[in-house]
Amino acid sequence: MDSLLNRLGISDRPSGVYSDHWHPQPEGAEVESINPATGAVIRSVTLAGRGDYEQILSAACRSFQIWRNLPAPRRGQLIRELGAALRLHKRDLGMLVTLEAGKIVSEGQGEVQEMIDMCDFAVGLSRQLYGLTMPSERPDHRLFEQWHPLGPVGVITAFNFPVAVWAWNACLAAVCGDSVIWKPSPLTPLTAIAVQNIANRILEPAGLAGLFPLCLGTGDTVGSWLCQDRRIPLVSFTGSCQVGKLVARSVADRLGRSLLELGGNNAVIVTPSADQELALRAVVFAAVGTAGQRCTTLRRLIVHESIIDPFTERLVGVYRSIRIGDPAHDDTLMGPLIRLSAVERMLGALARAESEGGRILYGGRRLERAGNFVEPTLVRADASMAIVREETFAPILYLIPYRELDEAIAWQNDVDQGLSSAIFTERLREAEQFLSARGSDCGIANVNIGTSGAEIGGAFGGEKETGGGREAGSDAWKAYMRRQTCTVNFGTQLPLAQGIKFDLGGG
Ligand code: UN1
Repeated sequence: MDSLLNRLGISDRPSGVYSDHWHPQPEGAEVESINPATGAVIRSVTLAGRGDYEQILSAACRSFQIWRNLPAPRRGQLIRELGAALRLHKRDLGMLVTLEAGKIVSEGQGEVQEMIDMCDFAVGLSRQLYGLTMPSERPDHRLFEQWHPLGPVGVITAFNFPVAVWAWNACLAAVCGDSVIWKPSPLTPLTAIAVQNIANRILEPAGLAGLFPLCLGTGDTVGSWLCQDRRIPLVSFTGSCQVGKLVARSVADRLGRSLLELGGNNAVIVTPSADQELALRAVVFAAVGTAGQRCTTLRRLIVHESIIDPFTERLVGVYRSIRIGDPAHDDTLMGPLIRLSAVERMLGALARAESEGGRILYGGRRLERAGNFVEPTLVRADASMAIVREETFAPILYLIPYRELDEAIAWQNDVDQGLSSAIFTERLREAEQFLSARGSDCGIANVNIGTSGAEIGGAFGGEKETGGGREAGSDAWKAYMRRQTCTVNFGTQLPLAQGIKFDLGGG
């Protein structure tokens, strides 16, 4: 472990603050980075205090002034170099994600791959920040829009995607001409420090040390400073709906912009025509992957009543075979929950499910060993149960029988969140109904694949209490820029729009 940390530039007592240099003694509290698979402290990290924060803001504002003047394709070159550096460190950084966030090896590696994909995407994008040209209604006038850099962007990320979500935001923001202040989760400080070290190898020689500052801190301190800070036109927040509402209010109070990627209560519908083998594999990855701690995790499985019993039986069989344990072992499929309170919350949700009439079909217990390990759990439920409508960030899957597809779609939509959804069917009509305007109300709607594991090429995010933000691919970049509509008169007359006459008379 020590040699891994060494290779990633993490010292015995790492600082959690980088403005345009590492702050050797930040003013904030200390937090412990704990390996969730063992409970052992990996390192203690010092958080930012207000003085550190002010230095960070100055560095981010300074670097924005320089960065915004570089042509976007040149900005893209820097992100290309970042992608190359991440390729070199993929194995190590992915292993650190495993160590600190408890993700299994292949998911830890996958997260770094997601960063690399984002870099590639952003490099291409740096030549495609298109504005539109519209026909003007006036003679000898040109009407068009253009996109300008926005300013320093605040990025607040969660423990469950400790590095990829930074890359979603930072890669786009950077090619758009913004600097990025990062407040990672205090549960995963070391992965953030490692990313900072990798980025610094590119930024410092280019004279751009303040472009991606790191500001480790809690929500009450750094989180709320970022939200209230008028120098930051955009705050991107990934986390719970509850905290997201506070962020939205606080940023809106100063009429700033927020980009929210909050909770999900994602469902899969399995119809009688479904390829059940396919559905089974997709369901297990979506429900058990990352130990149920993705915002896209499958939480509700709505299965046609004619097949729910045999399908459940097969599912229980697969759940029995899931290898739970040290996430660093190559054959482990499910690692630990991030902390003890998550285990307690899971057990609490299961007790409530039972009291509301749910029946635990498999799992339901904490494992008797060090670390925050639980069994992945299947609960037979029905759509009327209140707990089913809540997002518990743990591997609980509620199985709900349905009779009519309309009813299944209505249940799928009948939750506060609207992130991800899927249907398994071999019938075109069912698939298209699910994707139609009267179908899924989520930001993501899939056919014959699960709810999690989206590619970066599409816009990622969801509706309702998921917050409405879109990150990563497609035109998500527009959130990181300001739009300017321009009209140029190249004639000698001054015709007014809407045909308005404003005749000043003879003079
Ligand atoms: C999250 O859990 O915050 O689609 C993001 C997925 C991942 C992203 C999840 N690519 O599951």
